[in-house]
Order: sequence, then C-alpha cells, then structure tokens
Amino acid sequence: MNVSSFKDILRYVQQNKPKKIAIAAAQDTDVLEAVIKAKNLGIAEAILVGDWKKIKEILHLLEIKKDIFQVIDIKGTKEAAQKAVSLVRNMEADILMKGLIPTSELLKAVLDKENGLRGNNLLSHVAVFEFEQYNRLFILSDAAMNIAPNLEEKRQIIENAVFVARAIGIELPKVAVLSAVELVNPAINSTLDAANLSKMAERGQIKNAIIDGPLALDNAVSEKAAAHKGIHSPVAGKADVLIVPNIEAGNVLYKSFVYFAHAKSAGILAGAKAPVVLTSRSDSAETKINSISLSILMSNLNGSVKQIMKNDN
Ligand code: COD
Repeated sequence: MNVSSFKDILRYVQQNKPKKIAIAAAQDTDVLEAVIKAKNLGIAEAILVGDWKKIKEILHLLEIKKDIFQVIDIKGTKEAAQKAVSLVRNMEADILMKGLIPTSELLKAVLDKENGLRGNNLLSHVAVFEFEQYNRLFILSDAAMNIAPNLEEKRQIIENAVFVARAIGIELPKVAVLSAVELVNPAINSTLDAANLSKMAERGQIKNAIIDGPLALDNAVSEKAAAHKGIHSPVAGKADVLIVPNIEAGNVLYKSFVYFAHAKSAGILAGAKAPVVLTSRSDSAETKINSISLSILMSNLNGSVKQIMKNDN
C-alpha cells in the first residue's frame, strides 16, 4: 500500500468493514458530528458511552435519529472512560475515542495496569501531517503524551512511530532525531540521546528504520540545507519521521505545522492494545475524520504489522 495523502488513507479504510469506536463521555457535539460523518463515509460505527440525556439533546439539535448508535448511559466521566476502555479491552470495540472528558482522566483509564489498554510498549502520541508542497506524509512524535522522555522512552517512541509509518506504507522509514544542532554537544542533552539512538539503530537495537541524529529541523527535511552543512546521511533532507526531544518542542512544532504551514493532520496514541483517538477542541472537523481514518487503518493493520515486526526481529 502506498499512501501519500489523507484521501488515500480514507479510500483505503473505506474498502474494509466498518470498525467500532467506543467513545468515552460521548456528550460532545464535535465528536458526535465526527462519528456521524465516519458512519456516513462507511468507515465506522460507534458505541456512545456517556450521559444519554445530553447525548440525546445533541443528536436532536443535529437532526440525527437517536437510535443510530448503540448507547451506554453513564453520567460520570471517570466511569464512562472505564467502561469505554473495557469495551475495547474485551474486543467489543476496536478503537477508543475521547469525548467530553479531560485528557488526563481518559489517559488514567487507558494506563490502568489491570483494566487499561497498556501493551508491552510505552504509549505515545503519533501525529501524521500532509503538506501541500510535499508528496509524502510526515510523522511527528511525541507532541502530546510523554513529557520529557529519557533515552529508553525515546527508543519506544521511535518504535511506535515506525509502526505507524509502516502502516501507511513507508516500508523502511527514515527517522530524524531532532535537536537544535546537528553536532553532538554535551551541553545539549537531546544531541547525546539522538547520537545514542542512531548508534542503537546501527547495532540493530531499533529495527525497521534508518535512524540518524542529531539533526536540526532544516537539515532533516531539506536536502539543500543538509548539503549546505555538508551532512552526509541517508536521513538528512529525506526524513519521514521527526522525533522531538520533549513535549514542548513537539507541541510547538505540531501547532506551527497547522497554523503557519496549513498542514492537514491526524493524531493517535500508539503502543496501546488498540488505537486511541485523542482529538482536542481546537482540532478541525477534517482533522477529526483524518484521525479516525488513521486509527481505523492502524486497527486494520494491527495484527499484520505486528506480525511483520515480529518476523523481522
Ligand atoms: N506509556 C505507558 N505507561 C505509562 C506512560 C506511557 N506513556 N506514562 C505513564 N505510564 C505509567 C507509569 O509507568 C505508571 O505505571 C503509571 O502509568 C502512572 O505513571 P505517572 O504517575 O507518571 O503518570 P501520570 O498519571 O502522572 O501521568 C501520565 C500522563 C500521560 C497523564 C502524563 O504523562 C501527562 O500529563 N502527559 C501530558 C499530557 C498532556 O497534557 N498533553 C497535552 C495535550 S495536547
């Protein structure tokens, strides 16, 4: 599969049977609009877990029949999150999506050791971007979950991002571990981590990707900038995946892509037993559908990509 736009992802997931999304605290107009659209596109069904009275009012305002989705009436957001997580855990739903609930509350339910959705890896946020001037998708991580990852956490963040890259058809993704400069500077910790991660990849401690760093953003994405600096690297200027040093750098880069570069975007949590869609209030309707499509793609390929990675190890 070769994917170079969100339209390609949507077309791809439309070829499969609709997936089931469990919405935690579904009493949210934007989220309900997104799942109605996903249903109309034929890509998803939903189980609405939340305050039925409020959900009913929203569906009425949207002029949508109140019985189009299965509903589980739970008023408390914490309890709704636990129920939605359990639906995914018990495989009654394929994907978890955040409704009207604080992110931290949902993440607590997801991270719960006994009843959550933790897999063997760290959970991390993986964002995908489509820019008008590039004919390929870019991946950015972690802009929203892990605050100040250490070396081992960054290794797992890379693994999750590579998993998503391969799901969108980038067989051997080029991963740039970003910092402010492209030379190792002991005073800038992220340059040390980046150099270590590159070496770990060389030694086979991170598989299925070509990894290089430290790289600054310009020489990661612009061949001209890389040539100007005399950087000889298979990743420089050609990166598919951008790994940021911490959540602040990631979040600023994410928002500058959207606000200054008008990038189209999608985001999911990877590394869990199933994809988690964590859209925020400020996300456009298009971003919400892109994120749902991406989560469906991940859910479809979950088994096969995991298998591919297992075989490669
Ligand atoms: N993956 C797997 N397990 C994790 C992860 C993870 N990413 N993070 C924490 N855990 C586990 C820990 O090992 C531990 O067992 C348990 O969860 C609790 O760990 P704490 O005490 O570090 O976790 P919390 O609850 O204090 O914090 C976890 C959050 C994800 C809530 C925290 O990291 C956070 O607030 N992240 C930023 C979220 C945010 O504000 N994003 C911006 C939105 S755009």
